[in-house]
Amino acid sequence: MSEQPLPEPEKIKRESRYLRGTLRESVADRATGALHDDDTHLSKFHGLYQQDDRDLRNERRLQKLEPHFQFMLRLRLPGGVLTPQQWLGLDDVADRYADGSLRLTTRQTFQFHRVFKENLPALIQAMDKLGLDSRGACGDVNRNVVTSVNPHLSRSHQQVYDDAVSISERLKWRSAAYEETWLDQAPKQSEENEEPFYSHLYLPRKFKIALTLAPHNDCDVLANDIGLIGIEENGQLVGYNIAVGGGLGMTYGEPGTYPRLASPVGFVPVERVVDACETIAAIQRDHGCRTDRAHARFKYTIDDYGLEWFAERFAEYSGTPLEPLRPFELTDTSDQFGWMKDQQGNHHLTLFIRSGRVRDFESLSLRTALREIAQIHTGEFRVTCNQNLIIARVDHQTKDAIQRIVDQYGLDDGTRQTPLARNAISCVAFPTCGLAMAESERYLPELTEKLEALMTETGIAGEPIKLRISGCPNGCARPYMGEIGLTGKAPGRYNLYLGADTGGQRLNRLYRENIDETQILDELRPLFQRFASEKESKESFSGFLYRSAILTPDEGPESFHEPLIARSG
Ligand code: SRM
Ligand code: SF4
Repeated sequence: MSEQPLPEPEKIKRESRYLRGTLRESVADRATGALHDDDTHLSKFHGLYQQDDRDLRNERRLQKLEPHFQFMLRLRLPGGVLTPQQWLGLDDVADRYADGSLRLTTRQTFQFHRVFKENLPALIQAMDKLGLDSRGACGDVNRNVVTSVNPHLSRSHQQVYDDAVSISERLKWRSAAYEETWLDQAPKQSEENEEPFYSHLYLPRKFKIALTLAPHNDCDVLANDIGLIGIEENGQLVGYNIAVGGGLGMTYGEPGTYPRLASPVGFVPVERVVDACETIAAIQRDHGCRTDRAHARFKYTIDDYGLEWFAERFAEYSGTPLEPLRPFELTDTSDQFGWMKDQQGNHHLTLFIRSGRVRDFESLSLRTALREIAQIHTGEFRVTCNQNLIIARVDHQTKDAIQRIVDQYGLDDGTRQTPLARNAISCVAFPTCGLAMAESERYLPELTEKLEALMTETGIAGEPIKLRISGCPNGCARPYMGEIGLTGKAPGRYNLYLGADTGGQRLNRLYRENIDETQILDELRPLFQRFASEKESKESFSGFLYRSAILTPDEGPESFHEPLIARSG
């Protein structure tokens, strides 16, 4: 049997001398705003995506100009934590090197958009001075490790956060390519053994890890290649249930690609969790598909070989089998807005940030207000996986001053929007995302308004329905985990998905394909009307859709492959 050829990105990373390639030369080349082709793959490992302004594409083509090349830089920020000084630093460089905005992402970190090639080294050096980096924020490695917790709320929360940071450090790529390319470090004499874990192969595809402390699930833990569900016994964190093989991306018309929730497989005590993640990443490194990138995520390795095979490999690689799952429950994927107080008497304020976009809007000077908060704040900032922001560890004296800024600028502590609006998530999409098929972030305000009007008309105003919208089926806003999910098909047209639960344990189902806004509202109207008249007390919209058999587990023109979640307890 002849061997299948490797896809280009796989060859490029293998031959890149541990991610160096010709990135330095590409960045220095002033003849174009782009990188050399091969380097566009490598730049992702350094946290950079080459993009072009899609609003200007046609105009520039007509003018026979090259696309308006620019870059998106994403930070590695395990657990989404940064100091007020770091916030002020990011705020400063947003003007100097990017488009004047900071974008909080669904994986708890920051993106800068519209960075031109000549500004890349200065931006990354500025990050370095702030103690921040973008190593492995993208690329075929472990990505930003996310957690859904605030360490100040309890010792268990602190432990979960510490574990997230340790996992991120353990699985960070290590070659000096980052320092040599961006920080002017002299080339190493020898590049031998620069990547003891990844080797020159790295991983077959991106790899994502999330940690949560049951029953909270504001990081959508089961959407990850590894989902770690912290288990407390007698008020103490004893370890984690491990779930494997989550991932949401799919391609329309290719049923071999599908969103999948991670399957809980076993338990590890706290002291083994970092090793366990390395073991699982090693299994994917050695067995993941390298010949077809559309089949290369860990979810397909798990489905190709099965959970039993996985458990055997885990025991073989680590020398110790997984322990049986502990009982757990996941209840809610939302953020808790407003002020809360921890056991030490510190205060924490969760603010709603629509689509995670921090800039000064006409009607809201959000960036200015947050800068003023950073100037007086002595605790930290925490980005949530729902693209919101926690002003964390505020002492009693500063609380009043922060509240004054919140009031003065009209920041939203969760009280200024409807529950629909404050729970909604959208991905970036146009104009920067090269894969967008329809609007998402720019469309969300209008869509929300129309849905709110429909909810008022049908008598369900104020229901906390979870809306997620992505500009394409890749699912960056985790649309398949929304009670209402929309994925872009073409400008102004979306697939409509319904019925994910509110705890992040059931994917939604395709309900209607390729419909426009009027059709979306027309499809939802009778469902909202029935929900208004038949809803049982405290029932969610998605719960109602299943109870009333509007949706059944096999419903839909194309049903997702959905593994049974082993729910114990
Ligand atoms: Fe994503 C690709 C934005 C979270 C699944 N994602 C992209 C790119 C880089 C487009 C590209 O490849 O050219 C987008 C950049 C847009 C832009 O202009 O900024 C992009 N993804 C985002 C962010 C910024 C969405 C947001 O609005 O917050 C999120 C950044 C996360 C981070 O900080 O690391 C983001 N992406 C996700 C998530 C959600 C999650 O991880 O919880 C998913 C679904 C989970 C998963 O990975 O399966 C996700 N993004 C994808 C995929 C599909 C992967 C797949 O397995 O098929 C792609 C395309 C790809 O990798 O080929 C993609
Ligand atoms: Fe781009 Fe699609 Fe991700 Fe949205 S879901 S940011 S359109 S890749």
